[in-house]
Amino acid sequence: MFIDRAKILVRGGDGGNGVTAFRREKFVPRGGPSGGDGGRGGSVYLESTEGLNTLLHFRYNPEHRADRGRHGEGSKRQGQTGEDLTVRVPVGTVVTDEATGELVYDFTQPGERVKVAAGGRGGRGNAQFATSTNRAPRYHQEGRAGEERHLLLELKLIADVGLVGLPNAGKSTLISRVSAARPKIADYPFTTLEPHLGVVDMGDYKTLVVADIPGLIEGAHEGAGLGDRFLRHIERTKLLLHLVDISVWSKDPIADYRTITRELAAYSGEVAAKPKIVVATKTDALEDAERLDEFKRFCKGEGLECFAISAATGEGLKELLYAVERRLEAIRASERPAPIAAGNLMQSVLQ
Ligand SMILES: Nc1nc2c(ncn2[C@@H]2O[C@H](COP(=O)(O)OP(=O)(O)OP(=O)(O)O)[C@@H](O)[C@H]2O)c(=O)[nH]1
Ligand SMILES: [Mg+2]
Repeated sequence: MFIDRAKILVRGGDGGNGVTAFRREKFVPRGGPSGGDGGRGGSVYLESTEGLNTLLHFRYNPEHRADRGRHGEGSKRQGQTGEDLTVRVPVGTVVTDEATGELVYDFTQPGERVKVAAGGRGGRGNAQFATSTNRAPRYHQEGRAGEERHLLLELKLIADVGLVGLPNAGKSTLISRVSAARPKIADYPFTTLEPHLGVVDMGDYKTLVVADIPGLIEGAHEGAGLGDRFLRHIERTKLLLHLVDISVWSKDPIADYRTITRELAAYSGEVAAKPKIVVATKTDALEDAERLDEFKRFCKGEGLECFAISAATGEGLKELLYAVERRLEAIRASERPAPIAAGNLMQSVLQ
């Protein structure tokens, strides 16, 4: 199981102080106390959203403080309330209080919102303390401090994208170039023995979660090599990247491509039918440009989107990531329930 973790500090805004003041007006001798109360500090809320799928953004931004309340003023004017702060977390985030180990909240639906740090109460101004025996109190209250908590956020990562290909195709190298994941990379087959995930930061709080799994070989569905059991780790991904070594070290890229598609189909029709982008790898070690052209023609003939990259030089990586993001966006849009057309809605209301 892959868990993304982040520790954050949340702090409600301090309450504003009350104030000591007296009415001073023409023709009103010895005006009474008029110090207003301080405003309440803002609170911090966590809110779940579908627009995030990792906790990566908290690494840059671990502290969240709500606005403080303003101090009271004369003429019994209350200080302004501090603004609340809403911090967005992905659906699936489990929040615990670090100090007590207590579960704070388990976000399971989008749009859930919970208060995690209350703002401090505003202090009372001297006007509030006037009594029949003390009509001119010269004291006020300070605002209370906002609540402060250290929270641990945990999220089970679900990969958006799965990498498949023969051993040595360059899967681990690709994930290490585009994410902080540091899998073992070597020039022998089956370097990767266990699946792992990398989180790709696409900027603008957008992230991609990519799963790197051990290479497949001919007969994997019958147990050859490491077998095909690792494919279950990509069963829930939305998109596959099928990596094919195009360099001088591979004999026949098209045959390599077909080997993997056969193994995917033997494992499960559903996995084989997943949306796919083909990635020709190691273009820096390509000797014969015609080889890449031929491979691209083959992909085109099969109706497959194809990108050529070199993880060694970085060539083509950006274009690939953008294409992945575009495809994911399109897949997500097609999964969303279609809005009910106005006509149908009327009909269902009338029925
Ligand atoms: N020249 C060059 N070599 C690359 C490139 N990408 C990967 N390699 C090399 O290819 C070999 C295999 O790379 P890996 O990333 O370990 O391949 P893999 O697909 O993860 O392999 P398995 O884990 O065994 O399935 C390593 O020696 C890498 O250095 C590239 O863009 N250019
Ligand atoms: Mg590997």
